[in-house]
Amino acid sequence: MRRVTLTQFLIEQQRAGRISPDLRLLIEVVARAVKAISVNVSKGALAGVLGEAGTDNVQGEAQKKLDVIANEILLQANEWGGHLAAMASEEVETVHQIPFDYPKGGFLLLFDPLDGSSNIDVNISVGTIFSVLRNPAGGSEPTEANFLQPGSEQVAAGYAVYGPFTQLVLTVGNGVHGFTLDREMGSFVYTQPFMTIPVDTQEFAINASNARFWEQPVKRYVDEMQAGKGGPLGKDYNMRWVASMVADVHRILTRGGIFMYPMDEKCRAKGGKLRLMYEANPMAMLVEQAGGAASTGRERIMDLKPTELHQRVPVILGSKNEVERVVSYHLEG
Ligand code: FDP
Repeated sequence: MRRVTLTQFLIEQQRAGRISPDLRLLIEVVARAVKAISVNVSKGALAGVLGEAGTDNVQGEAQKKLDVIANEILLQANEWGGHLAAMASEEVETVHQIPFDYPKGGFLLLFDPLDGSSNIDVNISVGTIFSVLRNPAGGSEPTEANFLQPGSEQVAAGYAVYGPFTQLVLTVGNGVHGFTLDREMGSFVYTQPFMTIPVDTQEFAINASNARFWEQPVKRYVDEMQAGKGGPLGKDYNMRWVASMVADVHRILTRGGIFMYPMDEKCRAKGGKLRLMYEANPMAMLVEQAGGAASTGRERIMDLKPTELHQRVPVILGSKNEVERVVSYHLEG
C-alpha cells in the first residue's frame, strides 16, 4: 500500500487549490513542533519533564513543566517561518508578536499547547489543539481585537493526541483527516481519511462529579441516558470520561459519542470551563467537518462573537442527533 505522508497530503491540497503555500508551510511547522512535544511527553520521568513548573498561567492554574515546554516549542517553531502575523497561546496572557528580525505573514495561530495536562503525571493521553485565522490587521502588529473572530472564520484547525501512539487530526475545511506518527521515520502518515461522526450514539462523556451544579436540561438528559432501555431514550448508554478534552473528542471523532462541559453553577461566573479560542472553536470546526454538531446548549459555538482572548464557554459536541436533543432541552427550558 502506498504510504501518503502529511507533506504529500498538504501538497495535494495545495495543488487542488484548497490551501495556499503559506498555510501549507504553517501546518508543516505546527506538525514539526508537535513531533518535538511528542518526544518530550513520551520520555516522562526519564527527561525530568513531569510535575509542577512552580508557576501559574494566565488563568491562575498551576502550570506543569510540560505545559511550559510545549508552549516554548510551539512559539519558537512558529516564529521564524514567515507565515504568521502573531500567535496566541492559552498559556500566555496576551498576543505573542513575531520578533522584528523575522518576516511576517498573513495568518494568526492560536493554540492550547498541552491540553489535559493534569493527566500527564499519571501517563494518560494529553494533546495539543490549534486554530488558524487570517490576520485582518494588514501590515500592522495584530492586537487582541484582531484575534476575536468567530470560529466560522477559521481556515484550519486540528489537534495532536499523545497516547499509545501520536496522531494528528486536521481540517482545512474539506473534511477531517487523521495522521499517525511513524516514530522511526519521523513523519506523519495519512491513516484516517475523512473521519466521520455517526449521527446517533450510545456513549456520553461528562464530569459526573459536577452533577449537583448542572442546569436542568443537562440533568434531564443525563437522567434519561442513565434510565437506559426502559427510559424515554429507549437505549442503554455507556459512559467514558478521560478528562483530557483532546482524548475525549478524539474518541468521538473515531467512533461517535457526545462530550459535554456544560454551563453549571461552579463555572457560571467564568462563563464556562473550556476556552473558546483554544479549545471550543477548533474542536467545533473539526466536529462539524466530520458531520457532528457543536453548541453551547443555546448557540452554535462557531457563531459566537468572541469578547476576550481567554474567554470560556460551555461546550456540548459530538453526534448530531444527541447534540440537537440537548439543545432542544435547553431551548424548552
Ligand atoms: P486540564 O485542565 O487538565 O488541561 O480544559 C482543560 C481540561 O483539562 C480539559 O482537557 C478537560 O476536559 C477538563 O479540563 C477537565 O477538567 P475537570 O477535571 O475540572 O473536569
